[in-house]
Amino acid sequence: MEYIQTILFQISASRLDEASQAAGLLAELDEHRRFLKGQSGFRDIRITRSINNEGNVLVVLETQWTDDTSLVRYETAEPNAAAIIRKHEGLLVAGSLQVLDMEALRTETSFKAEEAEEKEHAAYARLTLPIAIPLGILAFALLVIYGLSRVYLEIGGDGAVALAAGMAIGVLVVSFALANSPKAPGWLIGGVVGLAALALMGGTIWALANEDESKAAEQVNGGQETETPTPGGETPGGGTGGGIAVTMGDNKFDPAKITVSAGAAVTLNITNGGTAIHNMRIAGPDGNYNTDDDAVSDPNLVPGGSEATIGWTAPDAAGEIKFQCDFHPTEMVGTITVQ
Ligand SMILES: [Cu+2]
Repeated sequence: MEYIQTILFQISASRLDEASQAAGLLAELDEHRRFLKGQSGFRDIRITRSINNEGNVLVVLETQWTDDTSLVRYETAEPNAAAIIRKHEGLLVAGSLQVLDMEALRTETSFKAEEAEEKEHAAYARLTLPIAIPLGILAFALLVIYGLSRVYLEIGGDGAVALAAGMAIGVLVVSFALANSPKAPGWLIGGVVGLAALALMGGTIWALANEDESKAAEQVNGGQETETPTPGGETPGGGTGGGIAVTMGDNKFDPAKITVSAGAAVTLNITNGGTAIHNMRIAGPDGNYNTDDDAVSDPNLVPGGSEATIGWTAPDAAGEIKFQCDFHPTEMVGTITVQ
């Protein structure tokens, strides 16, 4: 804020020349300017006079100060403008001297500060939307691509197709409704988008959590299988073992009948030539699935085009041992003849 001392006085027409001469009142006030420039808080001085060629001349002297303390300090010590004018009292119209302390309500500098703030605000508003909207759309698109792919993978098969179709219809219906109500308030559109984003995020988190669980379960299964001791053990006289190639198709084993010598250690080299996920589980000598003497393909799940192995030792006694694919246990079965 700005503080101003305003001094008003009138010089009578007949004394104007005297006031204007060298070392006169006006010259002394000019000189006072040098003193003012050394004062702390001093800003500016302005001396104006009324424009009239006849009659008394009104003179206005203003000194501007940055704060009221500086103004008061100036007023209460000498030299100051009011004291200088009083020394030349004879030149003045009697009773015309007035000294006023004023406070600026509005100044160009204060307007400038406000305008700069407004401009800054406008620039902020101008920049935010053009940056925020594309970023938001990009984030949403990435969420759709990443999140939906996770969800579809986790659901798999017909469920994913049904979900995709349902969502496509949902998007069409909502878009149709919004396009047909041009007066739809912003919060409604924002709410629909927000809900969609929330549902997507929820689905993504659900899919990621499920994926981790099934991975963990798979690892546990794998671990158990490798720890399971192979029953029987190698018998020196037990015929040739080695590798036996088995191809899995949709949904069958080829060959479905395998013959091995009693006590032979064999490795089944399994290839999934089909497109569906399969596996191979050998029931073992007890003839039952999901018991301790089972041998299961490693890895347990064999996607289409992948390979797996089973290290297995045939029992010493001759007999028939069955095997199956856990995913297609009715059609995808076979037997190992031990002789
Ligand atoms: Cu199968």
